[in-house]
Amino acid sequence: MTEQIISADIVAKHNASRQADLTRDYDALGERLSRRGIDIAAILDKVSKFNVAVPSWGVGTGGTRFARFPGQGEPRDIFDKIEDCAVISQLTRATNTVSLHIPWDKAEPNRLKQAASRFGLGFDAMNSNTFSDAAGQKQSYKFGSLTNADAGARSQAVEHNIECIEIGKAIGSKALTIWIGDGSNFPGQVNFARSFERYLDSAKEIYKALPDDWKLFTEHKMYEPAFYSTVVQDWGTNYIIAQELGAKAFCLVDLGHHAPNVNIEMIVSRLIQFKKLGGFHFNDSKYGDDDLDAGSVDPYRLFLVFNELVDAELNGAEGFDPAHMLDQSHNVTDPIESLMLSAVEVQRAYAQALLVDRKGLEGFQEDNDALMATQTLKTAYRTDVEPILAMARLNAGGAIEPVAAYREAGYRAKVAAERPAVAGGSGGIV
Ligand SMILES: [Mn+2]
Repeated sequence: MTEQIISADIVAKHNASRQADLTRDYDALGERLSRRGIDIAAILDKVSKFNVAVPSWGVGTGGTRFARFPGQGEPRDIFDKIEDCAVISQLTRATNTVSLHIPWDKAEPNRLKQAASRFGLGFDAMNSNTFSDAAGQKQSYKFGSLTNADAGARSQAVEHNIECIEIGKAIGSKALTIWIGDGSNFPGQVNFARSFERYLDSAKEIYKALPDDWKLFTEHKMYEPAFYSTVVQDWGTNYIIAQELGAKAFCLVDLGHHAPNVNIEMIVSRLIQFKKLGGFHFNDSKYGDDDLDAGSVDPYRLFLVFNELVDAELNGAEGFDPAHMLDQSHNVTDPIESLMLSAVEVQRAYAQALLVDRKGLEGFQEDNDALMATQTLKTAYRTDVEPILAMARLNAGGAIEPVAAYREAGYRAKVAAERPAVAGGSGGIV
């Protein structure tokens, strides 16, 4: 029996006061969609199966390089983090996996497994950390990890990634995500080709340790912490890596890791077409790697990304199974509330993309009817799918309004009393 952190009575009371309105809204939407030839039950079914992983590092308050303002009742260790993730999952029913970051979340694998399965949670991709120095490590990553000029630092970074695979194997994960901070701050500081050669050599060593049923995700990022050049700076370099490594290697797209105005949905399409899209780190941004809540600034872009994903899903694109993960930093909100809403925003974009009249769109494209083509997307995007999302949560035992239920339950005040404030903690900007 799966344990529930928020009392079932509180959730039941919350839902009881809203269920009649929801049923009316759902039926009305169903009627409107049926006029467009869409079966709401089929959309509900797909939305109900949708899952996005919560990053363990996201449940702590994030920060910037200027300051971090801790919240109340912050998780003290990975076991507190798993409990916070369980709350998100219980109320949204859209986040049944957690993505771990090593060494931040290092613990005895059996304990990790038990802690998660208590709440019906599993583990998504493992994340290695060679962008900061862990206590007691021999070599520093100040001048890079997988591409460091020093062979000792490179092999230490390779070993760390292999250790992440080993921990992942013990807890049921099936993927490793590598993001490195390697690059340079000055022109001339590194030789571009030599750095990338070292990256490929190091990554090949890690790839050799990857089990057959695992995937390796490599994540590109334009800049930061290196500000002049970054070794894995864009999707082109990332695609080369995936090609060089082999069939188990895929590109991970973090929405915040591109220059402003870059057409990310088109990058997604290219990676799908050439079978190298591994998955996503969802978040939103205005200027750079802002790590803002998914869909908070540009929900239409999130929809356009999902438009590509649904197109591939409906076309039965070979081997198409991208991982969905959130990767955000919550500096001014309660991280649990932000993560719940972000999971719902990602799910919303998926639901809206399912409503696109694809046959109609193709016809407008073939007829060069630009106006009607773009209106076809807008029609889907403008549809308020909230009743579908809320019904999916209700049917699965979640809350019709997750944030309201969370506040009614008083979870934050409760853990604030149990978890004394700790200094420091990781910011979580990846
Ligand atoms: Mn990321």
